[in-house]
Amino acid sequence: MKKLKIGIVCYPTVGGSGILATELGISLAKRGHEIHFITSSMPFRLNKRYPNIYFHQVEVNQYAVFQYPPYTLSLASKIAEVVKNEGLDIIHAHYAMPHAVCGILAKQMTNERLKVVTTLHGTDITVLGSDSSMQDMIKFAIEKSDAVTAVSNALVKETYDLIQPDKEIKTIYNFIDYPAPADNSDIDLKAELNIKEDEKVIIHVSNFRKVKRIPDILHAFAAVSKRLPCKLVLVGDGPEMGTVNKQIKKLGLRERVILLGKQENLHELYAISDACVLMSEKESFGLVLLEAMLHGVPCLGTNIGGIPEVIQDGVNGYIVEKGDSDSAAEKLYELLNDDRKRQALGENAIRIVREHFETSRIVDQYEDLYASVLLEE
Ligand code: GMT
Repeated sequence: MKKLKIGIVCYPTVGGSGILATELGISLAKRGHEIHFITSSMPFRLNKRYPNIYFHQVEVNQYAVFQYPPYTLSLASKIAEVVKNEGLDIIHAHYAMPHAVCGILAKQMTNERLKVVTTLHGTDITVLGSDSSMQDMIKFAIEKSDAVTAVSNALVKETYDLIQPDKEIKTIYNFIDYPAPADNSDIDLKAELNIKEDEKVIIHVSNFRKVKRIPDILHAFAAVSKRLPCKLVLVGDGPEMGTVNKQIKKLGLRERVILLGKQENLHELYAISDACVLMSEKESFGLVLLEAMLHGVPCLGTNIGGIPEVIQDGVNGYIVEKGDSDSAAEKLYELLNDDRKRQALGENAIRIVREHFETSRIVDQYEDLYASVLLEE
């Protein structure tokens, strides 16, 4: 395919959409495309220099005349500046609001031939889309984009239900590099975390927002830990940390729950885990599930959003209804107590990653989409 100049606009801080946008940029750059990240700070996964990748920082100045710093306007002007200076073919905006809106504005300011591709990640639809004052703006962003993707079929459906845009939305799943990176560390992580050899490890990774329903995980874990030796490793931080701490104390789980806060290299944590849990009430995909599955870790998730498109019930993990901690406890016990079953589900998890979510398979789909929008005139 012709080598393209692509601008990527995303939230650069920790979060599934930022990770996905950065990994997509890195993969496209490896294929020879020229990638320009236009973001408020360096995306955290761009922690080394890559050929074909450039970073343009959006500066937001605080003027006395403005009550609020005009981030989105600064972003739109920065996109327009990069489009003009670098001759970009495409802006790939991750989030309809505000990034696609800024991309569309930049297109109007510069070059009508510029194409805007938008990827919906969930939070922009499930949170903002429920706010009636924002719905028309999201609809505008979707309809004025040249192509729109969503990270699961569930998110496509939810977007049509909530926003009713007159636009095709194509599912392109999230992806991960296969196989998992080799574990070269000689540290005994289990011993370091004070986890005994015979204790099973359950892991949960999130931004500790209310939608992740961590108390449900704690209730399920409390029941499992009465039946077999195990530890719960919680990775991440966020607004629910206070509630989580109170709940841990109330359930008498202090000795059994390991709170690690935000971590960057999760591979070694998945490598010591026996199950991964995500009991969210909203979740368009659940990138952490792929990370766990890559390491052969079976997953337990709720029957919500895109989770059942990643976890096939009884094949690579289990699905329970939202809020059903009792069933979650039962399924986790079944999984942790049966080594052969856990191993079989873990092998299926790796196979499913390789067959459905492997980087090159998904990046091909994005390249095909770029080619198709550039053909349309
Ligand atoms: O709440 C989060 O998990 C962060 C959020 C984001 O915008 O970064 O994640 C969303 O995008 C991820 C990447 O596509 C998905 O894997 C997450 O499921 C999605 N989060 C929600 O839908 C709540």
